[in-house]
Amino acid sequence: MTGLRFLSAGESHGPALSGIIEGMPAGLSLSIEAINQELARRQRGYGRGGRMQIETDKVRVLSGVRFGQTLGSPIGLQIVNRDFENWQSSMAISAPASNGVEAAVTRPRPGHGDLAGMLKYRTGDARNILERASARETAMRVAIGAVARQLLCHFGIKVFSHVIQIGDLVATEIPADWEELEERAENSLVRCADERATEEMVKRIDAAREAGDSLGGIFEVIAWPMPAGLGSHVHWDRRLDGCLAQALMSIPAIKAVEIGLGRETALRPGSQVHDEIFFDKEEPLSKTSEANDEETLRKSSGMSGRRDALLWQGEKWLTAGGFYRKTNRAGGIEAGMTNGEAIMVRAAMKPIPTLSKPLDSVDFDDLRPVAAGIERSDVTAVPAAAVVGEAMVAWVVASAFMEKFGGDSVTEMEVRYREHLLSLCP
Ligand code: EPS
Repeated sequence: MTGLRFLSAGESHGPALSGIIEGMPAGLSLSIEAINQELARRQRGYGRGGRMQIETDKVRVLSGVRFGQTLGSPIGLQIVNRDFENWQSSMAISAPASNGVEAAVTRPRPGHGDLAGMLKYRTGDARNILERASARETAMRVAIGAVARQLLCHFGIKVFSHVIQIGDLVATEIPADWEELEERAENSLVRCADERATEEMVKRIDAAREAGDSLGGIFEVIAWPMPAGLGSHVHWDRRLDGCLAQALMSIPAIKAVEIGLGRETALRPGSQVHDEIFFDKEEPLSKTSEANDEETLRKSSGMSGRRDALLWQGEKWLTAGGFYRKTNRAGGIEAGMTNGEAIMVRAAMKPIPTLSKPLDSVDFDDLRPVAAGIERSDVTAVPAAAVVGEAMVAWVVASAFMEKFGGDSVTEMEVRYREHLLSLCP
């Protein structure tokens, strides 16, 4: 997808994280406060380590914005790492007096990028790898995603997430109403809408900490209301589901991504997978559709087959011109294109590799068996990863938006967007 581009730079304990966004249209009102709110959301979550006590992530906008509005030029962002103060000698930019060998990390952690990176980049010091492999860089992704989110917000689109599993504990009581789902997730210590599951998850995290272990889990991201017609079926790299999978899979520790019903589709016959098509031009807008047969799905994900209409600039629009589904097992995407239903994706995160009761490893220096090294880390970061997941989904959808409706200014996009919505109506 070529609509938007971003690059980020920065080591976990270096001076700062930086980011450059290219392709944002001019004339978008940008709230710095809203970016900082997203950064604060990423820092929360029961089970995080000591680093989050040190940092209070705030973005500094360096370019591309004037008088609160984007200029259409590259947007430069910076987040300072407060912790750099404590790492100035081991992360010094200039060459140290000694050759730095005594500070080298030589006991690679299974599951982290340590060994693979040492072999690839021909270094005996895993710090040269782990500093960038650390999920610290996701703070900048969240800032960048928050800019994309503000573009989507301009067109009435919301992106939110909730945690549906930590370790083997699965949330079951998930509200079908999305406003309630979001509010409950936002107020949960682990971003989970099921209150009882939240309590259990907290206990599991405590037990894992006690045992010197770590935990993974699964989160879901929902983007809605979503107009039909984003992405394309014509090329592998323009399929929106493929783009979302790549973006989510690129978040550190993500091992699987599902769109809609995901893996479950493989187990069901076609008649219980595909979302039947209905049409009702006069159907009242913002209506929650009929209860559907998706008991399992509803329980585990909050999917309700709900159909919501797009409300844009005070006028009411249908997201697919009057076509709608009573179920959303496809997660809002068919043949790589949005079909007018909400985008629903899930990602599974593996447990964080740093264990305070470490696994076996081999010392890179003398090749003797050793316990893996220990770096300060989290017991679980699934709630934080869900916020990063939102950022990546917002980014991909905003990128698809730019590709479809793009122009140099938001005003230009508005005209094209409006024309597209009208064109959907038969
Ligand atoms: C992170 C900051 C890091 C880690 C975590 C994510 O801080 P520090 O290494 O100073 O404790 O807490 O990174 C990892 C889980 C990892 O495996 O590298 C952050 O800002 O999210």
